Amino acid sequence: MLAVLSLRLVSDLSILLPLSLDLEPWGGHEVPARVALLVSILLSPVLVHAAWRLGRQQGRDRLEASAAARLLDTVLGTTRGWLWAVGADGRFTLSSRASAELLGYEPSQLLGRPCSVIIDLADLKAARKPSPHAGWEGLVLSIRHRGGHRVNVEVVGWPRSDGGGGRSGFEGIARPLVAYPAQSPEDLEIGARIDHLFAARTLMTAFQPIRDLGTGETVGAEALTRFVSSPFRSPDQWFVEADSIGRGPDLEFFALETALRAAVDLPGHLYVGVNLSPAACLDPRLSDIVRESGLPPGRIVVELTERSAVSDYARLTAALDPLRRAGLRIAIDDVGDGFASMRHILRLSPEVIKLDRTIVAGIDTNANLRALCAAMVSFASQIGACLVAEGIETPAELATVTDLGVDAGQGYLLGRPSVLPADWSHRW
Ligand code: G
Ligand code: MN
Repeated sequence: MLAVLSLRLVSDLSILLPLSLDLEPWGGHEVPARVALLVSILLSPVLVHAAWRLGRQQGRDRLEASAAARLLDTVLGTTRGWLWAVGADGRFTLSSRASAELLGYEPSQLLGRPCSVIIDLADLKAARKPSPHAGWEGLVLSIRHRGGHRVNVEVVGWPRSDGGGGRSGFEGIARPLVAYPAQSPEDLEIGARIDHLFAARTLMTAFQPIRDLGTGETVGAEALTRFVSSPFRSPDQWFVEADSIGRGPDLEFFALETALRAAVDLPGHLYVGVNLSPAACLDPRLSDIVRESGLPPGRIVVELTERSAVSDYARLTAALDPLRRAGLRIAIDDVGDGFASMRHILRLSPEVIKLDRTIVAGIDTNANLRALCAAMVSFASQIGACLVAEGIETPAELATVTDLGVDAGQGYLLGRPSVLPADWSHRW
């Protein structure tokens, strides 16, 4: 190959050289043919070298091309972006390997098939453009996975020209849309506030007494977290905000640890009610915190609010089971304030039911509230649970719930929440 090339170059140059040297072409009368031959022979090493370099360059180009092809193949094979092309008839003419993961189809299963296998015309019409004037760049589309579910992708595409000024279909790349947790300025601010709370420990536990309505004795105390912050934020606000950035259980456990540490100073015969969400109850950190608190599980009542929905009761029951067998009790909190509480009660068989203050406030003057309270007294006694009336503020409310047979009560009338350890030992 090299030899052929060099021979060709030699012969081509043997025609060109005389021209450039301003000589007569070969065969002229004045220049002897010998001179031309001599020049050719003298130049041939140079020409052979040039030919060799040319050949080497071509070889390098080929190597580079095949390396690039291999690299491209690797990129196409490993990228999560799916390269595709459809012909003018809307049938796939190209599909990279990413279709397998993205759509559940091997490339060969898509080639030749209409694109309607994976996309509905209606979805195509509903595709969101980043701006009304945008073309196909960054179109957000819902496409159909082979398994039936929907996949949201961002598509960048362009028309394919047929070489003669017309269109011969489309080609482009589709990437799965990954839902990254939003980090809005508000979220960052909440995060910073919670970080500061953890570092400075600017929260404390107040305890509010729970009294037996028959004897008037204090039987337990509910731990209520109080946040020292300026501007003021209610405990509910703190927990809702923490939850909104996925740090709800972190804050709950921080509050729980603080509460259990403070509860060590309470008189030993009192139980301690702690508020937890179902999500926190499912968290394995709970049993460690209870174990490390030094309080016997028999003195702890976990108050589960009815406000948050429980999606999997079997999991919740299983998660709480070891702690309950160790003596920990469950209370359903705020009962009567919504619709979920009955389901909570039926599924969790709590030891304690806490009647929300919306049922207790004004109960002395409202026959409907009294009927509901009486029904709850009967229900609680039939399932063997202790019924606690929350938010008792007036002597008339206290008298009414006591008459109706409610077991225990809590509220400003019976004792305000207090953060002072001295209060816990003197008053109770
Ligand atoms: O949801 P839960 O019952 O855990 O809420 C207890 C909250 O109710 C605490 O913030 C506590 O300060 C408040 N609280 C306690 N007793 C009373 C009361 O008698 N009246 C009112 N309005 N709030 C009370
Ligand atoms: Mn509570």
